[in-house]
Amino acid sequence: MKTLAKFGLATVLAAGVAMPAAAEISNRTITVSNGVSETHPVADGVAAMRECMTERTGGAWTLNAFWSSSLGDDLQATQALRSGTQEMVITSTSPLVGLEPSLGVFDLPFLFADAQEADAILDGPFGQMISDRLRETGVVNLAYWENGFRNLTNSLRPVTSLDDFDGMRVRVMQNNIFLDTFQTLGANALPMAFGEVFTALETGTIDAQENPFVTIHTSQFYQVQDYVSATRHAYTPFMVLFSGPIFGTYSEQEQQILFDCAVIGRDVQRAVSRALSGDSLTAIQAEGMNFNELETAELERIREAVAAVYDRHAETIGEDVVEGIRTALAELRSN
Ligand code: KDG
Repeated sequence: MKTLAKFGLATVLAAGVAMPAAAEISNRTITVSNGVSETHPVADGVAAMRECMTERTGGAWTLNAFWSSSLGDDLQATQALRSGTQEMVITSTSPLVGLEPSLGVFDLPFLFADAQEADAILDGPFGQMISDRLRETGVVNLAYWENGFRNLTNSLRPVTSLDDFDGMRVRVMQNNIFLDTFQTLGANALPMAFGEVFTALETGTIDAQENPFVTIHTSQFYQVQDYVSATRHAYTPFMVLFSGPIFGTYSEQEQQILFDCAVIGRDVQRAVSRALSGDSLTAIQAEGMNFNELETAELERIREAVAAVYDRHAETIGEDVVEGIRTALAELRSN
């Protein structure tokens, strides 16, 4: 400001000195919530996002994070975004299928073979198509982060075969595709918000739940579960959603900062999630959980048992969407 004061604003402008686009970046406080605990790798992504925002706005933005469903579950927080009363939520896709049915495509059992496939689909044209559809519901998907490959935990027995699911009271996300998948496996599937799972396991209301090793570890499910089986039956993405009404009040420069910083956060969060997965499995075993893998033939039997879920839900998801991901995956796998 000394320069401006000394020469006067008009002089400086006349000299064609580029003025900082200060008018395009306002002071802002951004609230982000999530259902997992602050020890989960989502926190590493948020920290990277916060550092990026501070750098890109010169400290004009503050990012405040709230954990463990303290601002409501995924769907409640997403509704707050749509009404413009909260800026951001990091949520699984699964609880939002009532809002955007095509999100259900990511719940189809055994869809992705590995994380690299998931990244290629989510970060490519297919993922962008899904984000474009979400935009019409009042939220902006800034980036896909990683929840991860889901594995079953329970308090009854090791699950080593299709028959072991029989009658097991398994909590599933509030999503008809997960409900159908576990009912087809012979389980008694019970939809429930993530924030209620620990207590339901602790009180014996349910026998089982399914989540990535990192979530099992950071949500301390090892305290209320005895067995963990490497089913890898689905891969759930996280989405970094921003309120559409609030997004519309941001300048183009600010909107670009949101996208850029969410992508920087994505790369950190995915890296930490994948680096931590093995350590989390070791940690939950050290806490007393009995781990088992399943024979390839048994996993194939389970996969075949739930194959019909694709056809049963194609109409709800969108025949074009299911066909689209099959085509995208076939192209990936042919390379
Ligand atoms: O906010 C994210 C959590 O709700 C996430 O862990 C969802 O995997 C999930 C579950 O099982 O509900």
